[in-house]
Amino acid sequence: MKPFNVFVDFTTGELKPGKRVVRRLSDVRYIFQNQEAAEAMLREGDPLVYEVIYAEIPEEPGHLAHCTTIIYPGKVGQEFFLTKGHLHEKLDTAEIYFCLRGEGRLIMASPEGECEVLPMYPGTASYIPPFWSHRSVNVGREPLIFYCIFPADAGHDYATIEETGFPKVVLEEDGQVVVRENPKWKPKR
Ligand code: M6P
Ligand code: ZN
Repeated sequence: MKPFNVFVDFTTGELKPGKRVVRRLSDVRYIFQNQEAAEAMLREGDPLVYEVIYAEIPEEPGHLAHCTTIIYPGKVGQEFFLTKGHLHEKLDTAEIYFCLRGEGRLIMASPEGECEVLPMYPGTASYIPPFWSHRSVNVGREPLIFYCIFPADAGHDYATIEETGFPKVVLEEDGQVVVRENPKWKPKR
């Protein structure tokens, strides 16, 4: 394989050439706290929640995967649009998120149940240590766009998060962005 460039558009999040994954509300409805609000929204349509565009890199040790993520502005009930969130299948692998546009929060949880919520805004480079699960949230009125780099053989484990959720949720209350304990969080035993 030879060295190569991809081009990242900071305004749209487009990464070229790349492989796009599209997540609509119907694909990710289970991630939201308020299931009734999600079903009610789905009766009106099926909005785009987020897209990920991956550079074409072999999923092999030694390589670095990289991608952009675009989370659209929106809410389900009081909860802002967010990603499914995952652990790496290879748990001892880290990741970096570099924010290009918009305003967000990065929710991370350690295996011990510690939780950190970092702000994301253009210029923040957030370090996700090995073993920490991660999910990002768009708390603004424009698309949240960020660029990520991680070991290409890390893999995505969604099943664990589907079972446990995250310790915290990011909501809008009285026009403010607030971080609350997640009443549905199930710590892993
Ligand atoms: C970031 C990276 C990707 C991830 C994407 C969406 O861009 O962490 O690996 O796929 O966010 O998050 P998720 O896979 O949890 O839906
Ligand atoms: Zn990751």
